Amino acid sequence: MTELRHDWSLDEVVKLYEQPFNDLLFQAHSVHRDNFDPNAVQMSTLLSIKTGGCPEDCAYCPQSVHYDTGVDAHPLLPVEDVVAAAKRAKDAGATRFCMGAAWRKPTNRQVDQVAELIEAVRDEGMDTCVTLGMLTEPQAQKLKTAGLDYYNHNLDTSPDLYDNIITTRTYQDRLETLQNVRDAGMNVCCGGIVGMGEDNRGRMGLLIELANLPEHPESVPINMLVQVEGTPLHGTEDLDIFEFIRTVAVARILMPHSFVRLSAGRTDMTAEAQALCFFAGANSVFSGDKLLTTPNPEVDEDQLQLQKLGIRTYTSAEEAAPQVNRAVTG
Ligand code: SAM
Ligand code: DTB
Ligand code: SF4
Repeated sequence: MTELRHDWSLDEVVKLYEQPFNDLLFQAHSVHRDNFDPNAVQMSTLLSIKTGGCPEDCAYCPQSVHYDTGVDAHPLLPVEDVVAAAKRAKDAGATRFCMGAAWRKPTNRQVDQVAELIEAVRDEGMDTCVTLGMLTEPQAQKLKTAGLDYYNHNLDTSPDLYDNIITTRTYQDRLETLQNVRDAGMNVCCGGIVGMGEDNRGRMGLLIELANLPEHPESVPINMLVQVEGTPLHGTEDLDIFEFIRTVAVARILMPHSFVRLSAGRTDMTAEAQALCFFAGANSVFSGDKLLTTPNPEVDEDQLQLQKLGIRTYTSAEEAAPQVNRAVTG
C-alpha cells in the first residue's frame, strides 16, 4: 500500500497535474492498482430529503433562496418515503445511501429527525451518509450513535477562490465541521467542484487542502459543475474534459487509499471520458437517475457501460469499506 502524505506543496502538485497526459495517467493508474481492485467501483445513491429554501448563497447551487431556479422545494420527507427510496437504490446495486438536506446547519430537533431516518436506512443493510450543512460536535455524536457511517461536507474549492463562491460561511467553518465529524469517529466524505472558472492552480489548491487534512477523507467526491439557470455560475465556460480527468488522476495520487468519486456532471460526459476517469483512479460513482435536484445517467445505461469495461460493482457495504483507516492500522 502506498504511504500517505499530508505535506504536499502547490508547486509540486501543479507540476504533477501539468505533466504529459499519458505520464500522469500511468502514474495515477499505478497508484490505483497498488491500493485497489482496478476493476471495481462502489455505488452511492443520493436522495434530497429536504429540498430548496436554503439561506446560504453558494453560487453554484439551485437550492439557495438567493436565486430563482424553479427548484421543486419540499420539507423533510417522511421515513416511509426515504426507506422506499433506499430499497430501490439497494436493488439497483448501491451500497451506500446518501441523504442531503438544504440547510445551513440543522437544529437539534432536525438532527433527531434525521437520526431516525439513518436508523431506518441502516436496517435495510446499507451504509448511510448524510449532508446537512454545518454540524456541532454533540450533533455529530448524535448521528454517530444513530449509526451514521459517513458525513459529507465539501470544501468545494481552494481557499483563495472561496470568497467568490460563498459568502455566508467561511472555509474555517467547513474545516471545523469536518473536525467535529472526525472527533465523533465517523468517516468523512469531502471533495469539491471543478468547472467554476478556476485555473489549474485553483483546482490543485482544492486537492491540496483535502490531502493535507490530518486524515484523508475516506470518500472524495469530484463534482463537475452542473450549470443551473438562475444561479450566478450559469454561463461559466465549460471545463475541458481532459482537465477533469487530470484532476481525478491527481486526486488518486494524493489520496491513494480514498475512494475517489465521479460525482455531479456525468450526464454531460461521454462513456469514453468516464472510462478514462476509471483508469485514472476513480472508483466510485453516484448511481440512480437523479442527483439531488438535477439528472444523473440512467441506471441501465451505467450498468451497460461498466459491463463493457469489465468493471464490477462492490456488492456489499463491507466489501466497499473505507481503505484509509484500514491502511493506517496496517
Ligand atoms: N446544504 C448542505 C451543505 O452545502 O453543506 C448539504 C447539501 S449541498 C447541495 C452538497 C454539495 O453538493 C455541495 O457542497 C456541492 O459541492 C454540491 N453541489 C451543489 N450544487 C452543485 C452543482 N450545481 N454542481 C455540482 N455540485 C453541486
Ligand atoms: C457531492 O459532492 N455531490 C452531491 C453530494 N455530494 C451531496 C451533490 C451533487 C448535487 C448536484 C446538483 C443537484 O443535483 O442539485
Ligand atoms: Fe444550501 Fe448546501 Fe446549496 Fe449551499 S450547497 S445553498 S448550503 S443546499
